[in-house]
Amino acid sequence: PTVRPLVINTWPFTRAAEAAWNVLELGGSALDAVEKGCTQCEIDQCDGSVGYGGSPDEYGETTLDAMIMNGNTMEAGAVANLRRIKNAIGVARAVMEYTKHTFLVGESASLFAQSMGFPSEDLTTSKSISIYSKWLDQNCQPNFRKNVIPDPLQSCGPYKPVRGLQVGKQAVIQKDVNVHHHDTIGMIAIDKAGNLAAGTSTNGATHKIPGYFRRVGDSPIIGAGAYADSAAGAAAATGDGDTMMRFLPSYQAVEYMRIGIDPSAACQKAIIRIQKYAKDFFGAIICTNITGSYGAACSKAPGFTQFHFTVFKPGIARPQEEV
Ligand code: SD4
Repeated sequence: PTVRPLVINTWPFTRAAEAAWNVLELGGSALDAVEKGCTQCEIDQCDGSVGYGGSPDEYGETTLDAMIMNGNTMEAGAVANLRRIKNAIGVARAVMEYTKHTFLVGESASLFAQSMGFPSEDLTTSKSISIYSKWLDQNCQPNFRKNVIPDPLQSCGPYKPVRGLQVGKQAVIQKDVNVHHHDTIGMIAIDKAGNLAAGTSTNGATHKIPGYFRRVGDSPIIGAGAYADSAAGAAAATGDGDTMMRFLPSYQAVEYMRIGIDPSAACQKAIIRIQKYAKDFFGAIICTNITGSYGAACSKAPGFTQFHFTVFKPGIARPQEEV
């Protein structure tokens, strides 16, 4: 039996699911639903890791990453390190619909957004300032701390090699990567007409705790953060983006569903592929196939044995949390 419409999102972000469901129930498109749902999380600052006022970077600034994908046309739009604009997924959609491009980054993404009428606002809050000052005190050289106006030529380093090719304060940061810092909304939806869409929105979350430069995670990368193909399925991921982006887990899960693998197994297999190389990585993925059969899987890293996600489907009055 086909379940339609349907919306699933990462973490217990039920207000996001509700916002998306309201669109779907009225016959709106999966694409509109995903944009609406993720926008709700940006407004709510879900868990401090979606939207403004979270995860300040090395200069104390919050920047946003988002993507959206139309599984009907295989068009997608994405932004990374978007500055001063709160509605990151809205800008991602504008990139898809108003440009020939797919992915805009940094200041140029912000200028594009402004030219499209998105308001330019300060993304800093008292909370992000306090996270930032604490981090400065604990980690940075006094010289860097004295810079009231951030100097991009200076960084808080020196950094030490951590593992493999990666450098940075990762050794410090990784302690914060766990289930208590839920982050990144990833959302997948099927509308009444059977179209699929997927999207993500994040401020980079705990992994971009200050000291991690303006790194970009997996969330805005098509096939990593999310993927949708109305002929196969949709998936979205959350977790340690620096690891996950190397495996395109959302794309991989959709491809598993395309060859008939059931959604739970598809999610699981995508996770297992990563674990072969990164045993203790922290991450999870949600999947639906085109009939609305859905599933999820998580990496079961230490301290992360259960993954909570949210489902809204026909026959229930409010979004339900599943594990
Ligand atoms: C990132 N994947 O930027 C995001 C963060 C996240 O659970 O989802 N954390 O790496």
